[in-house]
Amino acid sequence: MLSSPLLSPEISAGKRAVSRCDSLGVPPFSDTQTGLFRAYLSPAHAATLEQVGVWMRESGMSTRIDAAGNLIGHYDGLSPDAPILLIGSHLDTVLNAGRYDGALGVMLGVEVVSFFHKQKKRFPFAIDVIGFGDEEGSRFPVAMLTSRAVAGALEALPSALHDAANISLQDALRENHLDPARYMKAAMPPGKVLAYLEAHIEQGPVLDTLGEATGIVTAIAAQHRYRVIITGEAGHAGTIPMSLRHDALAAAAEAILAIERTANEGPPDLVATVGQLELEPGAPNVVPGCVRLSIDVRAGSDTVRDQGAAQIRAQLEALAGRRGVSIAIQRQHDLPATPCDPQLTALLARSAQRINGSEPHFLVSGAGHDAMIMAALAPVCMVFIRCHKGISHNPAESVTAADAEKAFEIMVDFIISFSEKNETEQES
Ligand code: HGY
Ligand code: MN
Ligand code: MN
Repeated sequence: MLSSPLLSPEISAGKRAVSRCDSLGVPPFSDTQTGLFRAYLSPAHAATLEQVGVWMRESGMSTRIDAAGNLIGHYDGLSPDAPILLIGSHLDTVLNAGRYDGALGVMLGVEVVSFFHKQKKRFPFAIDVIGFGDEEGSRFPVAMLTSRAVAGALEALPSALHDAANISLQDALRENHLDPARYMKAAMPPGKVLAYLEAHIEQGPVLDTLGEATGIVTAIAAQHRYRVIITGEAGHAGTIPMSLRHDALAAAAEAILAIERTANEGPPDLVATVGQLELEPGAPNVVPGCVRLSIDVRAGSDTVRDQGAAQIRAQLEALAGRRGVSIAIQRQHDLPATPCDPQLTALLARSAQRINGSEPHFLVSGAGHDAMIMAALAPVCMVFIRCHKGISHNPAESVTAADAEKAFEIMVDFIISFSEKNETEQES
């Protein structure tokens, strides 16, 4: 366990939050010795839940791990059955990740509660800080699984999910002393959560380009994620004439350029990415017989996303026909564009105005966040923190303690305003 100097009073909340993310960036809080990878239900994830749980309890919260493996810190309200203001983000990461994507939002939530705890300040609502276990979908082929469980947006625990080591989601849960049959118990009761607030690095270059420490999110982009399998015919690299080949990798190469061209030529908010590529058999003297690749398609609206995805599908099927290979395109997840709650966003913007002394910059998030799932349970709002050159999903991801401090102050101001607004509404 890390010692508590990180809790020493002379360190600002922003600096402590950033320092804690840094301390979580290495083993045992990473599954890899070099680079950061913290996979859902992995040993690094378990170690991280234990460490963040210590920091939560030091900050005046009781803690629990819910049926889906999310860590939840609870700061009592004025009455035991008070509703909940939920602050959160995710603790899992992508492969070779940056240290702040997700974790910074959880650490800032802990800082906010620690501030009120030191002030002995209680509200007519409890404050829960949640560290979601699986936002990235970097271990099992599904994303936002644990926020779906909390939001009650899961019909059932998916049954046929395996990781790269062929470990099932069910076995991974059992390894973490969680009962797959109870997974759905992670759902929070509708009406119990008054609002969900997420602080997150922007993961894009807008705030850094504008010289803004923070921004206010108006909506989160729509996204689809696909799994594509191209099956050709493996063959001898020396004997098969080019005209008789069914080369799965050459077909995949043409497909990847078609995907890029479709997004380039589409509306400015349409983006498409091939992030994963595996080929078989992978020998230098064998014509590749099979390729599996991922496609991530996003846009500010469902319509633009869907049009882009349809164009990509049509081009891939056409090129497969020309090349005499078969192609299977399976959608793995479908996240609609999600607007943030206008009233909460206006309140958060006023807090940003007070803290920064200037009108906040509003922006749409191209990155997905748990907030887009939590919108099914409660009104959501998000504050973005500048990250250097917008670099993210990359070890070079960086954020300053001063910018994190600004976000912390905005969150504290927002919670006080939110409480006053609620009290005024109840009196009227
Ligand atoms: O992919 C995303 O937008 C997020 O980082 N999971
Ligand atoms: Mn991410
Ligand atoms: Mn994230």
